[in-house]
Amino acid sequence: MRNVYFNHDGGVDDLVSLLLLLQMKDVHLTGVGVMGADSYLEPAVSASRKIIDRFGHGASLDVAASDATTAHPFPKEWRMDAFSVDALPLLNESGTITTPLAPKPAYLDLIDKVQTTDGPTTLVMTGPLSDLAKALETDPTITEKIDQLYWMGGTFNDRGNVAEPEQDGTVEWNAYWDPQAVKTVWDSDIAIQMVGLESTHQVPLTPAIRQHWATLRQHPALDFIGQGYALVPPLEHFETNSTYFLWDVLTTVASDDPTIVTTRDVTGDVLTTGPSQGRTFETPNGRPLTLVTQVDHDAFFQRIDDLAILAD
Ligand code: AGV
Ligand code: CA
Repeated sequence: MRNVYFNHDGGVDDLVSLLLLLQMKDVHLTGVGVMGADSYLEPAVSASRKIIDRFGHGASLDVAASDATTAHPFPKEWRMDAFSVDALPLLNESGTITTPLAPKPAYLDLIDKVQTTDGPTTLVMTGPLSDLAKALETDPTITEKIDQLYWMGGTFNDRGNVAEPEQDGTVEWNAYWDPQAVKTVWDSDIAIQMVGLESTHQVPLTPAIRQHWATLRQHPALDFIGQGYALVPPLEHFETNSTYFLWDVLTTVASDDPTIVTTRDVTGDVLTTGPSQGRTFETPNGRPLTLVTQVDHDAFFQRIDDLAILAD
């Protein structure tokens, strides 16, 4: 069994990632931290607890709430989705929540879980890196017990996915939310596999994929996935800045099944000030990263089905 600690920020694909992690046979999930970044904190924490109750096969886990804040909040329309997921009847049949809220904020929970777990822990992070950065500042020795970080964030393309004033369009959202946290984490010696926009672009949400999930809705987890992704805009005729990709699900599935992706070893750095703050770029003297470059599209979507069906 591999120990995995998951930190996410409450978007639809973050919550689907949690569901899938709970199905992975070789994964021992040791903790879950939730940020109110691409979500609001309360419904994101609540939905996470309910997903563990409903799809966690009796896992005994708690969910820690992050206290991280930002100067660059996500658009409110995106953040609202967490309320809808939290309200889905599929998560509310029992009317009570069993999985407890962890007593400490997410960065301290991360430290506790890593330090008290036997053997190494793999981190999967699908939001901004704020909690890990704060954990590293509080207890730098955690790196000795972290074998790898899988992070959804950044891009080495010229174009990002932030469309906000006072930035230049080169930045990915998770990096933009807390650029200094990216710097702090990249300055540590944790091995990092980065899933940036170059690979997530290959897995847009499309009407065909929605239709495929619709035909499999007799499986509760695929019903949940279909309902969740019904809240967000697919790639229909052309891409807009609201078009949804399977950013976090790709990161999560690739952390468990490396055969669905191709990677390239790069060295990179991040800008922390000015209109490009949060921009990640390749540079010869940068820190080593394993960058995901290609996705086996069909194998990836098949893997989602296979995992989801395990929740029956
Ligand atoms: O930049 C991708 C990150 C992922 O972690 N998030 C969404 C995923 O959870 C931010 C984001 C970028 N574009 C978005 C986002 C959109 N159109 N809707 C919602 N979130
Ligand atoms: Ca996310």
